[in-house]
Amino acid sequence: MAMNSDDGIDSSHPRYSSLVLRKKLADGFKAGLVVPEGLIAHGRGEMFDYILGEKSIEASIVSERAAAAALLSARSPVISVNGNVAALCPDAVVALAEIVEARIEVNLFHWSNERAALIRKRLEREGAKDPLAENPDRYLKGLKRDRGRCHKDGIYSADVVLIALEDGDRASALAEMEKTVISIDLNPISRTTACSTIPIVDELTRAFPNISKSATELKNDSSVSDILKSYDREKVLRETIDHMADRLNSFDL
Ligand code: PTJ
Repeated sequence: MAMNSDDGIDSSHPRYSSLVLRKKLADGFKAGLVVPEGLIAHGRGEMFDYILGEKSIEASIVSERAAAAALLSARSPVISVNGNVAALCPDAVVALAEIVEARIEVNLFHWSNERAALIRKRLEREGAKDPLAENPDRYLKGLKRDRGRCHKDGIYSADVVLIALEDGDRASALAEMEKTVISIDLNPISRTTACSTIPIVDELTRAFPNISKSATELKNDSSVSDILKSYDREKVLRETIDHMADRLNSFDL
């Protein structure tokens, strides 16, 4: 049997990449980075990705380019990191933060100071500079409980916030605070997608490197504001849903 020496997963399995992500999440759960609910959330994402075709479609790439443009033109951009993101692609998060000069904030739906510290250390191992994590000192608008906690010097005062796999209430609160919200969520009809300024319907381990690639291309490029002006979120979402519907209708039964 063909085995990959790094992760012990049979590399000849047709769903190898998916198995690798599952293992990263399971390992993240055992290490205390991921909550059990995160495993369920990932399963829902896998289902949408299956229908999407497990690749970044043209509509996603358009949003990823707009996301890069928004991050590059931000005054104070923040990338929000939860347990799943930290388990799946901490390296890609740190790489993007460096390219667009964004602050990283560990921001959790299921809040705990201990888990925030673990995630911060995981990000620091990848080279994250001064990520915000423990002891948040503010609340998102309208969310006075643990799930509303955030940092004054991070999400609270940011103008552009990138969120991945985010709860709908928290995403709505960010939109109500009049921030530019960039979401990464495979569900094209989630509340997070619905209230996001730039909704990216793509798998997060593909989305982060795609945004970084565009940001590298667009750095010092004067077309950034034109990209943002011409971005049409409804068109992108319509194309995404049409793509999914076409795929569902084209399967041989
Ligand atoms: O670490 P915490 O405490 O902040 O908790 C994180 C979770 C993910 C548990 C929390 O944010 C949550 O409950 O999220 P939801 O409301 O279940 O939303 C997750 C969304 O992300 C769903 O719409 C999924 O389809 C989508 N999703 C799951 N895995 C991926 C994904 N989207 C992109 N890439 C993925 N790998």
